[in-house]
Amino acid sequence: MQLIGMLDSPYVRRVAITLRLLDIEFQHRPLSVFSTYEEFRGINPVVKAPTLILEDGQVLMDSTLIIDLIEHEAGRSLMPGESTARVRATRLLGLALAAMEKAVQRYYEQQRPEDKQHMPWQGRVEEQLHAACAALERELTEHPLPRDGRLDQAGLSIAVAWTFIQLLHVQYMPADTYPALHDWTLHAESLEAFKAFPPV
Ligand SMILES: N[C@@H](CCC(=O)N[C@@H](CS)C(=O)NCC(=O)O)C(=O)O
Repeated sequence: MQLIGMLDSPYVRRVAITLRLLDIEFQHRPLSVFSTYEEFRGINPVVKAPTLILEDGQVLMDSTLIIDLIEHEAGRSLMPGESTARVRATRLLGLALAAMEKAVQRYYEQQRPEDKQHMPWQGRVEEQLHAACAALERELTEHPLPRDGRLDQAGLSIAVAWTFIQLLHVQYMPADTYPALHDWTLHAESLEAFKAFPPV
């Protein structure tokens, strides 16, 4: 099984860390959707990271779908089994994925030539990004995530999202804007599975 994509993508990184935590062997090929576009396109014409190549050559994409399939095949999951905990994890995961999406969108907007940038749209995206982070901050303050080794998909993806945001958007989202989010991320980033896949 091959995971295609750079670890500076939060989506690729969440898949890599999930595979590691589930003890599933894979080969990582850090191709870029930009600098190695043609090589990536040869594997997946849609050029989306992450892309996963299965042993039989079938090509999958979308981090959530990939994780869902892998967990199904493995018969184990980073989502809680108990109903109340699962609803909360699903809610937090939705916020983390929205934060990733808005952070990526905001970055792509910045890549346009200056005269083509639409400030009202950028402002809207930024507001959505802040809304997702503020909701996560509230959640982590009111009900802190456990730090006893029971890392679930929500906790994992929240940390991956915040690290990504700090790498790309620190100038208008410094670490102290969301201290609980930052503190949780420092904890998660100290874990072996996170350190094995640094967001380079
Ligand atoms: N919902 C998708 C989003 C994946 C995504 O947008 N990845 C970015 C890299 S961070 C990408 O492929 N960008 C290239 C493009 O969209 O053209 C997932 O969860 O995998």
